[in-house]
Amino acid sequence: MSKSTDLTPGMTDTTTGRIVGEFADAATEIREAIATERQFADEENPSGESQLAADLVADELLEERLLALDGVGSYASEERESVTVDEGHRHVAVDPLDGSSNLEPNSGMGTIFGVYDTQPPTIGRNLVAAGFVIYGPTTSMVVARNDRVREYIIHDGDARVVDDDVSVPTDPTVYGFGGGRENWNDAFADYATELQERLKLRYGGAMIADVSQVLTYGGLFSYPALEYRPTGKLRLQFEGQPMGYIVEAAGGKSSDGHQSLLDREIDDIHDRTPLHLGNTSLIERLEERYERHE
Ligand code: AFP
Repeated sequence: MSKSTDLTPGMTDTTTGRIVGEFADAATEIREAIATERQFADEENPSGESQLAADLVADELLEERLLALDGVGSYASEERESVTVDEGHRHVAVDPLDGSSNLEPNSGMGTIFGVYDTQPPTIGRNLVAAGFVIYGPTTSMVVARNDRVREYIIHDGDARVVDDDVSVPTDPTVYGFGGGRENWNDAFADYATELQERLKLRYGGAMIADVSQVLTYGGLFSYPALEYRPTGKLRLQFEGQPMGYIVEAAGGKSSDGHQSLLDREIDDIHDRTPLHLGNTSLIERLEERYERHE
């Protein structure tokens, strides 16, 4: 895709537009790394999870590309202990390769990004744009900006709009719940039972693909607080905030069980959070259940 001259909707010639365009441009290289860099690296990420060579390749190429853009003041990554600081008024937080455990079975994988007006760690209300790329049967990118969500197909270096106004369907159809019923607290377990009787299971081990199901068919994706892990598994800065921003811009809601993920306080870029994303009606019912169980 040509750079700033290509004013694909949502990728205008502003710093934020150029950042979004950079993720579209990098998708081809990252997809290539998934095919070739399949071995495990010798290290673990700051969350104590093993790293694939593809994780590190994606992280390094994104840092280089993004910090080369005028106006980008910092780069934060799920794969790095601390933030890389530069000069600029826009700040990027990235999960370079979400769903690393899906590489071997060739299931859904993607990249998640948030663009902030404040350097991380920072709350989700300071997002100015967010998006995710899915390296699936085709390469797609969903971007939320100025209360609008668009979906693009990335092919031959071009980003083509395939949906100019993505919105969560009114009637929920699917659910995807992580963490295992044996680890859920009663509030979530009771609600899950009710929804599992009504909705179809869509859980693939990479939240970008599972949340894409919710954006397409309506429903609820949850990785809740667990008995042994009260803040859940997923990262607030790199997964909860950007995906929450996207789902809320698409007319749905996000929650940590009590409040929007965009309002949840954050101390460290690697803080985790319980995470619920989906139809407003389902999120509101869930929050009522948690309130009743307290
Ligand atoms: P990996 O990137 O380590 O595969 O984890 C993916 C993820 O962070 C998120 O994308 C999934 O929804 C969730 O973890 C899956 O977790 P479980 O493997 O516990 O189901």
